[in-house]
Amino acid sequence: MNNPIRKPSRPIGHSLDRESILIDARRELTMPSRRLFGQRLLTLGGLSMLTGCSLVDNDSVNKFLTAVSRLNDRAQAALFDPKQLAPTYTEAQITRPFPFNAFYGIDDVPEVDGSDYQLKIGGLVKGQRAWSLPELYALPHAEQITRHICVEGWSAIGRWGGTPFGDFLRRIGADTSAKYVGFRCADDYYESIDMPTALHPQTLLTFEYDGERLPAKYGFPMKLRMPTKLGYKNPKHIVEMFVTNTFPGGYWVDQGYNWFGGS
Ligand SMILES: Nc1nc2c(c(=O)[nH]1)N[C@H]1C(S)=C(S)[C@@H](COP(=O)(O)O)O[C@H]1N2
Ligand SMILES: [Mo]
Repeated sequence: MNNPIRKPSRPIGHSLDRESILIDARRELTMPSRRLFGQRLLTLGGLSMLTGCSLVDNDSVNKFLTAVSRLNDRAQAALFDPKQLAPTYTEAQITRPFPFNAFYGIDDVPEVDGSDYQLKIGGLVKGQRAWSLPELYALPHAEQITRHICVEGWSAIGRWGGTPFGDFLRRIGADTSAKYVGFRCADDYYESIDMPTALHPQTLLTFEYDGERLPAKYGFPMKLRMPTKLGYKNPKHIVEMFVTNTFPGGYWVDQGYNWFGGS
């Protein structure tokens, strides 16, 4: 993939930071189920006290909004139920064709060579060897038909096949008491997720789409599929994963998107 050109449709920079984080802040303020810190419904003023930010200039407003997003991460993490399942659908409900999306156009999709592909594994993991595709394909198999929700304003139902990610983490001797699992992708995308979501029963490391080998556009050789998270949290073209207690961020998160990204 040469020189990906960012699609103009996706808002970037400060306006995005403000916009997406303000959406988080407003959600925090309006959803009764998300009242933080006891029974009190926080006002924007209350949040500004909690985050220790005065809202006097651009810089402090941006710091404030980032702090609200981090509060929101913690609230979402606290409310996440590791046993609650996302809805599943029937084959007839699958969206055809399933949309492609990335931070570049479809002509720039990376072409990963499967024959010498090795998934690198690092961080707080006992078995740090690399995995070839035939080895990964031989792992226990699971299927799901779930809804993928993209913050750009579309959602679609798709069918993915792969292996339960929590079982894979245990198999490789990952420290499942660590905070994060991070991912690096063949197209310079990167993401990270909280450990409870990594261990969720519907979180799959997928190698197939709709019964076929995962095509390049949907993330060959693998996509981490989490129906409990928004689209941008689901990394495609994964080449490396690592377990860590140091916050790894993510491609969109580092541009202002909320990190937890629950759906
Ligand atoms: N490697 C990589 N993974 C990615 C992205 C990307 O640009 N690169 N885009 C994310 C976003 S925003 C969405 S909506 C989904 C799109 O997945 P799809 O092409 O299978 O619909 O992939 C996510 N994972
Ligand atoms: Mo997305």
